[in-house]
Amino acid sequence: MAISDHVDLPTFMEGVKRRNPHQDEFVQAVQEVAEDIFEFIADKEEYHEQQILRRIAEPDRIVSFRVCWEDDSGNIRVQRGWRVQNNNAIGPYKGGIRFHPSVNESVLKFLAFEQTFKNALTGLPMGGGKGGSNFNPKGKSVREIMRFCQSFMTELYRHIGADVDVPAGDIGVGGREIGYMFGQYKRITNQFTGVLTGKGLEYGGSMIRPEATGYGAVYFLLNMLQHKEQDLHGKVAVISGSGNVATHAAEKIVQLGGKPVTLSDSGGFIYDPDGLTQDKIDWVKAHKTHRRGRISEYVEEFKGATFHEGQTPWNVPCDVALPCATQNELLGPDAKALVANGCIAVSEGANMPSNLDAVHAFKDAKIMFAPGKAANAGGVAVSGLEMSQNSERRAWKEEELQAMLRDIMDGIHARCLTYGEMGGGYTDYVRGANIAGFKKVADAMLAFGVV
Ligand code: NDP
Ligand code: 2IT
Repeated sequence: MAISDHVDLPTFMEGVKRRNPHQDEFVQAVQEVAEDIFEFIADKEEYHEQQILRRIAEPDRIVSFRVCWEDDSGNIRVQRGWRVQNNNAIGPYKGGIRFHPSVNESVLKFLAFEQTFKNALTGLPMGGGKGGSNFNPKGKSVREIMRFCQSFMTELYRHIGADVDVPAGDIGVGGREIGYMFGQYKRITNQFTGVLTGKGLEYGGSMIRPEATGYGAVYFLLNMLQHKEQDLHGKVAVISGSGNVATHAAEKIVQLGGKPVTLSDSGGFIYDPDGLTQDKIDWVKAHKTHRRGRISEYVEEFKGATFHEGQTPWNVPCDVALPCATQNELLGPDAKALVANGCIAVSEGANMPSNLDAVHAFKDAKIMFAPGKAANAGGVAVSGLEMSQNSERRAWKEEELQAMLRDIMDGIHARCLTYGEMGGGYTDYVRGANIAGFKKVADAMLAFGVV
């Protein structure tokens, strides 16, 4: 037996903390996965001997670079950019780009680590990566955003490629930013390839990519409910965020007969007791993306709704909850409040929105709880389908893609059941997702030997 074999979970986590000082988000993401994996591999010598979890929790590569740009007043601004290439055992690195002032190496390492398991769960051949910058798009003019995207890509282009690493959007990066980055990539390399996903339909984008994450999170929620012979009809849904994922989750809830009553942003949440409708959701989409407004303005437009400044929506009574804003937005007491108020199912549209205390509270209460790596995988799954369409140089029909997304979410649910059925009618979806995602990547790594 090798020297470092069979350390226990606390010793393993001590090592992770020591090697990644001040990287709380990354340590948290590793801890959540390690809790399940240690139990799973307890009697599986090869995974220990080959140090598989230790290797997955050490990114293949991190590229860090300076991004200079000029603002509209002629000031020179300096930002940091990164690409974390976590693991490419089962396919090219794949994962979004985030522009937000809170972005740092820890945040991107946690996201790239999570993405590795998420992408494996989709069943498509994609490895895990994530990138971004501490650039704050709020208050910037469209020209400033364009110049920033061009400068960011002027370094990033040499580290990515259709068969190497394929970025997409995330917080602060949508279709417009992908357009600017794709334009700059094409200009520098003179190549038209599927190097980014989330592109516009005119230049190689896929139908339903904008909708896919939010829709997928609701399909996963529906799968969990149906597994218990229930559906979404008449269910009151509490949703956080008001960006791409939140608005499309709300839209699918409405289509399936449910009633979303909240949305939020970093300023607070709105509560609409009459429920959001498609018209109201369309107003939010236009308000947040084109007018770049705040969710607080919803209450001026729709009477009967109230705005709760500086608060999150988790104390609003509901049947189902979808955190769709950002990491660690739902804490232990929030999870307990949800459960106490009758919430029976939670589907994470965001990445790691529930902190460890909240995850443990959901598990203890044995409610249906879908972690982000399973529930929000619909977005990257349709990104994977966009890669296939680009390779084939054709575009599939909307109905075909809708059916494929549905099928992929069903497949992820089934994979979670394989390792998550705990008896007595309880499914631990966190355990199911962690083990199913880990096993696929780990078995590929075993095949490659020590690399
Ligand atoms: P958007 O930029 O479209 O929207 C982000 C939303 O979250 C905004 O309402 C924003 O409010 C809010 N938000 C962001 N940061 C904070 C914060 N620190 N505190 C409170 N609210 C905050 O991003 P997306 O909808 O694309 O992403 C949301 C989540 O979903 C993220 O966790 C992302 O990683 C995840 N995700 C996204 C996928 C995609 O395809 N886009 C795929 C899978 C997961 P404000 O305007 O005030 O900043
Ligand atoms: O977190 C995520 O899965 C995303 N932001 C989407 C990644 C992608 O490559 O579509």
